[in-house]
Amino acid sequence: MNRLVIGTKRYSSWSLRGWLAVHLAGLEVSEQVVRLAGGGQTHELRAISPNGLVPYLEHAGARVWESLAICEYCAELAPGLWPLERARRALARSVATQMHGGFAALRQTLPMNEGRVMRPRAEPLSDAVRADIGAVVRIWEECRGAVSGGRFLFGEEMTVPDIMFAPVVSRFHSYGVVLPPVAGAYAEAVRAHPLMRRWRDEAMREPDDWLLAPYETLS
Ligand SMILES: N[C@@H](CCC(=O)N[C@@H](CS)C(=O)NCC(=O)O)C(=O)O
Repeated sequence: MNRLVIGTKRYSSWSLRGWLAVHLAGLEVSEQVVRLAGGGQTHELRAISPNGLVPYLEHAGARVWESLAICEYCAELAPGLWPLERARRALARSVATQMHGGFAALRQTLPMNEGRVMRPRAEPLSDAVRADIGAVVRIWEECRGAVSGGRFLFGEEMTVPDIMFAPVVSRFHSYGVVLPPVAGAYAEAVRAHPLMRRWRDEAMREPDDWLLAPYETLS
């Protein structure tokens, strides 16, 4: 059976990445959404995926975990998920991997919550978070502004770097992060993508008892 296992769409930023990759590649999979318990306490995932985390993909005899590995798998089947030109692909791989492994301060302070709209954190953002935001903006400006020639980081279609940064776009919107023009236009393009709209719609239809107080009460 082909399946993609993901977590609560409202909160699960890594799931969004795996889900985008699978859908952009056109893979036919059934979708299994697991309600996240919060704080890494979703014990049922340990019986599902080898790393005990989502996203997790089973497809045509392959088992894939870690969102970046899922992106790579999808890109083997849909090569347009990476830029075709070598130097552009090198840049794309670098920024995608930088996002996968980095920006911890941003991720911890501004957790994804699709239900939160333009509501800044009450406390001023720390230097570390502001540095992360600045670094993300510079990447978007370099790729979208100088390299792309299109709406997304490497052209007119979403590629793996856009997948990796998609939850950051969501976070910036949720917490009302003010962006300079090129980064702002890029964020709007990502938010307007039909798959991003669909994810948001589906997130908003999740049951009320899937809401997690620590995220909902974050001031
Ligand atoms: N490095 C992993 C991170 C995956 C991850 O942390 N997923 C979270 C959900 S966003 C998870 O499964 N948490 C388990 C839990 O909450 O119990 C990846 O890239 O896929």
